[in-house]
Amino acid sequence: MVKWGLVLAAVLMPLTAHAQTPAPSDAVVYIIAPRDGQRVKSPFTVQFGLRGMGVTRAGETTANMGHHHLLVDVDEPINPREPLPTNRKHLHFGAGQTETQLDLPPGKHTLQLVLGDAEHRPFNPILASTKTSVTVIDPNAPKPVRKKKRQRVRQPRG
Ligand SMILES: [Cu+2]
Repeated sequence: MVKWGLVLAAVLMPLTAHAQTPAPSDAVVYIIAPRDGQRVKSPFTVQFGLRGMGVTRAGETTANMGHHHLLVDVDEPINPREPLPTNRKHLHFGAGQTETQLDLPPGKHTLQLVLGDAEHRPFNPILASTKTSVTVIDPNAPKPVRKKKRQRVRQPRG
């Protein structure tokens, strides 16, 4: 019985939201590479950019510091009151990394960076990059055939 109470408490814990961690209003998080609209081959490098704040490890509560999260093909809006989920679409860089290698299947993908506090929650205001769209090229797709220039046949004038 006591055990169940503890489990319930653990489940409800994230709902009892504490105040969001403040971020400087001029802080900016952005994706350095790849560029929006770029065509890439997997695996490719994603470089994380941050201005006005510092990068640290998860769990580190120093003011004006946080760690990066890369959202891959996430359409849902970011919930400012909850920690960012951990799954294959929400990647945490809790060791303070500022870049990663991504291996995505061919096709269109979107990438977005979100800075999180010590407990993986978005800052207030939310520090999220604009979404970068990339197209991963299929390595097995046949190469586009170059059209041969038509040879001009000179018509003899006369
Ligand atoms: Cu995190």
